[in-house]
Amino acid sequence: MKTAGGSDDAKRRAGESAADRVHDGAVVGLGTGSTAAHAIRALGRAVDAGLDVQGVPTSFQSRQLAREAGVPLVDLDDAERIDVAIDGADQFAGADLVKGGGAAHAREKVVDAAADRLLIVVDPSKRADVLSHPVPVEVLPDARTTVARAVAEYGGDPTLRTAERKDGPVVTDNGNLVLDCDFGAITDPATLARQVSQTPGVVEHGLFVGLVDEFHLGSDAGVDVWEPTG
Ligand code: ABF
Repeated sequence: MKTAGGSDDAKRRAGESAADRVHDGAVVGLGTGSTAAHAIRALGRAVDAGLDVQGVPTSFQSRQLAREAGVPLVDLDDAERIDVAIDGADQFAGADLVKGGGAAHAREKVVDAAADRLLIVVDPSKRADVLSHPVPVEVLPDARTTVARAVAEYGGDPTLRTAERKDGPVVTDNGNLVLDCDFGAITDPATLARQVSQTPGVVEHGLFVGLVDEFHLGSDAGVDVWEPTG
């Protein structure tokens, strides 16, 4: 079966491969998106088979799915630690990611950064030599115009994300809006990440720089697992 951006089999292999790395007793960050969803379902099956884990959801969607799959949940506030997080990406190049296609990147970044190990589950359609995917920027609703102006000043082309079936903007789980900011080829993700973070009104952006510990790349042939260098 084909889903947006890659085959569902490839996504399933990536998700299941990452879920296999979760040890008994672990607190697990549960990412958002169709690839991370496969990991959540695999964890649910492992829980049925006796694995003891607690999941920390990164979104309304991952919370719902974990409930359906039978993964016990703990709030981020109540988790003493996060041993491992499993999350998807919209694009990766080297060690860096663009995330936020599901508008969940603010919570994803909090959970992913807090985890001892971050496992990223992707399929070949996500691979790039240089990041170029528009960067989702979550903004306070009142700041959408000032942030858009600032983004344009440092070379980006911002578009307010609108809901597909509704006549209005996408509203995040945190009650904010999302600007998808096209910067073309992002040759220096760390510098751009700092620049966007420093813009008043920005809640969080989807550039994940230097956070990944392990990639699980599913394909129609199998899974490649590696640790990024640098
Ligand atoms: C979340 O879901 C996002 O940060 C990323 O945008 C997206 C990836 O979705 P999928 O696995 O469905 O391609 O992880």
